[in-house]
Amino acid sequence: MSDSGTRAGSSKAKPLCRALAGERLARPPFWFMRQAGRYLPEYRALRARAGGFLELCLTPELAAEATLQPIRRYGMDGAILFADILLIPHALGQSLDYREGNGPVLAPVRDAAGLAGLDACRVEARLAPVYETVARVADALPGEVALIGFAGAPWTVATYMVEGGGSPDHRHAKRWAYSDPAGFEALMDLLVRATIDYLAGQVRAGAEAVQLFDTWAGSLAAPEFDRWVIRPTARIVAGLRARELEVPIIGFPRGAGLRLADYVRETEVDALGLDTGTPAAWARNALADGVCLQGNLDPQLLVVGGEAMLAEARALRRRLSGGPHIFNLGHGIVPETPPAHVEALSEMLRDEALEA
Ligand code: 1CP
Repeated sequence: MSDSGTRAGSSKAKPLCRALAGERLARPPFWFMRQAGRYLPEYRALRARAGGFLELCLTPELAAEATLQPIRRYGMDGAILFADILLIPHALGQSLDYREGNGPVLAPVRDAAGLAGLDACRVEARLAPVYETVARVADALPGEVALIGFAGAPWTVATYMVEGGGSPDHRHAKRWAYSDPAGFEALMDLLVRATIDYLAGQVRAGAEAVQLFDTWAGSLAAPEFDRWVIRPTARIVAGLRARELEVPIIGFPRGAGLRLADYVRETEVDALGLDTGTPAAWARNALADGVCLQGNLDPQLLVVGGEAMLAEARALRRRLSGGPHIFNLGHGIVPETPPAHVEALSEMLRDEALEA
């Protein structure tokens, strides 16, 4: 059951969509980054059934089930599509392998020759299973729950493509960007265009909001932050709006710190995901009036649980209570998190309203 179809208009009544539209709600809506995944036993069983992680992401029936698992358990206000930010490199033809425990491994792309080996023509066909997942979830979600699509922001996706996986300092990506900005720009341009198409496809399939994960935004120096975080994000926001897709866009430029105000103003995102290190009260005061803030409980508090977790969650809601707020974590749920702690936090967030 859902208010689905093309979902135009129908989303507006959902608490998460109301917060994204700038409304301050007495009970702030909530969801958690990485709310699906290895901390859930039913996810581990599903992943074993799928064989590999890519198979799980690209089999709509299984990916839809992974998306719905945390909603059934906890009743969040938002379901985030189960997929991964590296599906775009995969769709561009870059070899990608997820090794158990070690994260993703890609064949690095570091120059024009590597870039020439990518094929933008097959992207839409290769991402079609994701759109089918979105459509399935949209049809299955309870009426009050909003469906959130997502993509990696170009800089973060580029770091994985250039390094060949996760890395502590993104040295090859940075050195390419410094030594051959035009060459690196060609990679970023490819990613901007693919990301607009990808998010547009998710929205057409039923996503009611989208989040851009820029996990490694904080590793860039100021001029590079402008060029490789703000500018590509602004292009994606403008690209989606030019297609007249009325979808709120949540930016999550992790580690952006003092650049958050520039990021919000210049990208024109509708909502800002705050990372764990950003003081919530500062963000409420310093950032553009009316922007919806999302965040930012430390995911380690969810591992600890109990009063420590609940007291800080209540305090955080108060700190952000002066404007629209979507309760979330400052980064993703970690695999060691006890599901019972997620239940206790969800219960508090569902049952307690803010004091007037
Ligand atoms: O089952 C497994 O073993 C794979 C673990 C896993 C999962 C559950 C990966 C591999 N990706 C995902 C799902 C995922 N990834 C989601 C699903 C929806 C949800 O939030 O519940 C989302 C939104 C992502 C986004 C993602 N993937 C990001 C951005 C957010 C973040 O955590 O900073 C990043 C950086 C990735 C890359 C990636 N994919 C997987 C891993 C382990 C990593 C991180 C690699 C690294 O940098 O070391």
